[in-house]
Amino acid sequence: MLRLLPFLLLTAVSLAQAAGAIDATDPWLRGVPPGQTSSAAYMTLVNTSASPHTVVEVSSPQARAVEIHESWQLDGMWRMRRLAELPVPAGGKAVLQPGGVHLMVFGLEHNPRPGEKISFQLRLDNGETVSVEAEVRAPGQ
Ligand SMILES: [Cu+2]
Repeated sequence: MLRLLPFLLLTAVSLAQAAGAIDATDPWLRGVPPGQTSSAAYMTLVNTSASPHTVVEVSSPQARAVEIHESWQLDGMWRMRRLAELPVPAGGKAVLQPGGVHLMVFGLEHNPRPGEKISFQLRLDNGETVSVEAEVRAPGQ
């Protein structure tokens, strides 16, 4: 076990240097009618680094829970499942968009007004956190 220590320390240092490797562009949250407390958020995650990164957990101070979901159509029916994590390839991107991968937001603390910003914290597998401010769009957009 002790033999592993130098390797682990080295890994920690190289991961620290990769801070800021992920940028979120165009983040937005779909507005919902009053009384509905769940919604979905979309964005493009761009990995500007030479290493792959993975989003392992998402939270928001303005919601009870946030999950990574994927939806798809099968026999004309929309289906949705939870993803344990979301990989963003080195030098690549992960696109979260309607009809595909999205952040499922549960228990919004109030009805979000169009133009308002909802904060998200995306935790990466290296411990880094990416802060995202998603702008609320009107329901139905
Ligand atoms: Cu969902």
